[in-house]
Amino acid sequence: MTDFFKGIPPLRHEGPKSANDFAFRHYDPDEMVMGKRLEDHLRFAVAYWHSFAWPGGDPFGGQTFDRPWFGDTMALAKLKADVAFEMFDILGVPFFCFHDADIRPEGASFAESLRNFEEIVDYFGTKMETHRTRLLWGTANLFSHRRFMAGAATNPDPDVFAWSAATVKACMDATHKLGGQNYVLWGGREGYETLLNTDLGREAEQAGRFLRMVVDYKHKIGFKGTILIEPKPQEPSKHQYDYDVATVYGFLRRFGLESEVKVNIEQGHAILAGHSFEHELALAASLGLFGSIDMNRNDYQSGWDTDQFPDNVPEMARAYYEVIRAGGFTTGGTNFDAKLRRQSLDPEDLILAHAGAMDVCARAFKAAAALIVDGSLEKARAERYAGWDEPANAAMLASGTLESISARVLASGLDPEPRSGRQERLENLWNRSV
Ligand code: XUL
Ligand code: CO
Repeated sequence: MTDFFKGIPPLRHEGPKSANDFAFRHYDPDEMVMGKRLEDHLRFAVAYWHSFAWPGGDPFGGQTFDRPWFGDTMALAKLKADVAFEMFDILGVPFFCFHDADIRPEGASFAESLRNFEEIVDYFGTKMETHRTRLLWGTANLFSHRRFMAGAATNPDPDVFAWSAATVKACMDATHKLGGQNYVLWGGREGYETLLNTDLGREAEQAGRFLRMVVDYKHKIGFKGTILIEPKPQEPSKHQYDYDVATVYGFLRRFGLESEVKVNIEQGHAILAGHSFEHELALAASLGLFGSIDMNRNDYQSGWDTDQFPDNVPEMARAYYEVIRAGGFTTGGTNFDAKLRRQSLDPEDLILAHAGAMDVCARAFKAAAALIVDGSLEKARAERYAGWDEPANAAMLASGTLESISARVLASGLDPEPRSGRQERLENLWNRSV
């Protein structure tokens, strides 16, 4: 045991009236909702990078956090892992996620970085024998080091493409070894700053080829998890190629990979793309691409990716409603890709940030589930489209032509009667529950 979280006991569910900060009010992992334990619905994950690797910097100032594991040695990387698993135990989270660069010191060469990485992966493996937290997903950091400043797979320099491919191989091997349930590709700097120096057609071909290699390697090593792309419209690049779910779908279709890859949708990224989170979720579900979520918000005033812990129950309920309609998570889960504010210095801030986020997620999920069970919204939706159940209309859609439909309109003298969309009525119904 380290003494980092000294005195903070494992969090328990004490109900909404509890006055204890270090308790859950709404998240009871064993509560049965729609026939399944809440823990198995929500599948919470802690993001290693924000909680244990991020020093608290912003564009105007550097490190604010003073963590005993900061530094570049293997001993410190192991101390970081010890503290991380202690936090997972306190929170009772079933999953965590990491990038290679979060967990190991960078070596002087690719080979040395790989040795460092593999040693910490084995250290994780040993820890996972005595702790219950599992790996939701692994991923590669192909964006922080200066070698990636012009992208990874889409870099004009073939040597960077090669370095990136070798890094992804190592991260997929590690994810597979640790029993990870997904492998994520967020296109960190896969995009451009200016078209004056960019051949975007060529870069898309490189990205397609790279993703094909990832999918081939998944099958080669027998990795049973899901490959996920995480869309984002901009930041760090002015234009990111994986702009949103629709763009990713077009890319996957172009390279014949739409049945191999799904999406990890982040709330903040959806808003940056000018969508709502629920739009991205519903679209992914309709395209058969829904995989997992990063449940972290931005600030609506600032317009950049502030990666804050979620706090808006009504908005989150809209998102979980779509998750449930999509059939819920299979390999995916609710990852908190969220960091503390840089003034939140204390070890207990890390615990309370996650505890609060788990509570608001549980509350939102239960409200959404209650609306699904009640069925009124889905009934209203079905009624709105009921005309399509009539055989003549189903046939029109299946095999009508403009001529046959025109003849039908002329013969029947039909004249469409507008019907209310009943939006406010449905909003009232929603607001009575959430
Ligand atoms: C960046 C982001 C990443 C991915 C993993 O905006 O969301 O942390 O989730 O690389
Ligand atoms: Co993310």
